Amino acid sequence: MENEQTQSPSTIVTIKSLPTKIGSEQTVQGHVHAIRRLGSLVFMIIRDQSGLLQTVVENELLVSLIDQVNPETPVVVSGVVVAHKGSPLGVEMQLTSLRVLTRCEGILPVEIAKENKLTSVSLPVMLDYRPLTLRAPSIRSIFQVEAQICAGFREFLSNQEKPFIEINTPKLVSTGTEGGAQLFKLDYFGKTAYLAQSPQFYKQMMVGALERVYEIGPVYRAEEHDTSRHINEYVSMDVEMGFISGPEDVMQILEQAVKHIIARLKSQCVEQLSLLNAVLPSTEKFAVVTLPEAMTILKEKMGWAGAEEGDLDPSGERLLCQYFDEKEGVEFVFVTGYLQSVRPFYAMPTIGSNATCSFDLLFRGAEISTGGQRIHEYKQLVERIESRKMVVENFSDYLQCFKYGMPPHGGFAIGLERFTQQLLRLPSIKLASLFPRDCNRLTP
Ligand code: AMO
Repeated sequence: MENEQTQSPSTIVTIKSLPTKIGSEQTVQGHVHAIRRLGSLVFMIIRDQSGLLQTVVENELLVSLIDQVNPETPVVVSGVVVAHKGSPLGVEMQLTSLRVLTRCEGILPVEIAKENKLTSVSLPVMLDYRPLTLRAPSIRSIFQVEAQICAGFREFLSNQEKPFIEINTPKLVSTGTEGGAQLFKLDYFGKTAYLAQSPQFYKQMMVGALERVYEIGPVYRAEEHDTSRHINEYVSMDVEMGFISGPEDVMQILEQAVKHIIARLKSQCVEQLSLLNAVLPSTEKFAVVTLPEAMTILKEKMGWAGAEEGDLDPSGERLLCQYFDEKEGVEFVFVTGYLQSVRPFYAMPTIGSNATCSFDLLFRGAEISTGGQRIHEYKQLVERIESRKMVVENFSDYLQCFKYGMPPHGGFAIGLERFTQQLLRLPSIKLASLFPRDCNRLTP
């Protein structure tokens, strides 16, 4: 049944469009963002999806109506649009009518109209009241940026001459893919199942069918450490491509995808980036270093103490990025040739060494993507599974496609929230997840 109070959408305009409508009477709908009183004048700020509008209320009847309105009340307001140099929008509205759509049950438990919401409440409070704090303009803009990152990723991949096809793979699975003990276990009608920690096996299988594929979907990692860079459920932006000549082909697609995404943000997210004081990186050059070269730079030039063999620890990643940023103004660094001991069994070994044809992409001090070439020969893959003391039968479904012909292939995955965190220089990855899951939090 239609609510008789609902106004026809055709008469409603967005706040963002008002600067082109000076002198006319217009109607907008949104939430009351804030109410400020100055003597007999009342300023009511309205927030819609596109921005904030200051309305000026002089009419006594309307002023008395506002006394019954709380911040966050959904309203429909009409009034005359007038130029106003002092406001960010450049116009304000002289209110002539106000209609309350829903009443609030009380006063907001958390202030959301402050200028910089990211720093004005603690992270736990911000997350406890997430359904409300997500309404703050600076906070919701993080997710407008994320939507554009995903749109840019899709646009780039599906518009290639030989396009990448979007796929959706199961998140309830029977085996892990990345090694380690980071699997969430669950009961599946009496059998053990896991939550997928990556679409890795499925995206490889799909190379046999579609040649080039991608997926944007949730993955689950049962990491028990609460850090500013890890969450237990994140969005993985995965790519897998067949008929490659080496990991360089994969790195090239990753580099081009990142460039395309940043260019899209530059045109589509001007207001959001300014609200977040975010400066987009230069994408002109991506540095490429081998792991041994990176180790040498770190030890000789950056005073790095080192971590486990064949890998970089978070401080190594940070210092390496600092080195390239200071020396060349480069913010993206590929590190290649990670050792077999720190890569999953499916990583293609480098001939004649204990390294793999794999890479990480570091950005502003943290790893945002991992990828590489995979083993495509059946026998070699079986050998690798056995050498890791895993049961070959557990991988029989995955192995089907290798038994009957897989082309040389490779791919990568970007963690959406990690990328967003680095891009917007957010202090915690949890700020880049709508409703983050960490080892202490399953709500809201
Ligand atoms: P990896 O395990 O390195 O690789 O993950 C790829 C990217 O996902 C992000 N990431 C995370 N983000 C938030 N919280 C976490 N706990 C977390 N763990 C990882 C990072 C990381 O670079 N199958 C391979 C990819 C491939 O080779 O195609 C994989 O999953 O940004």
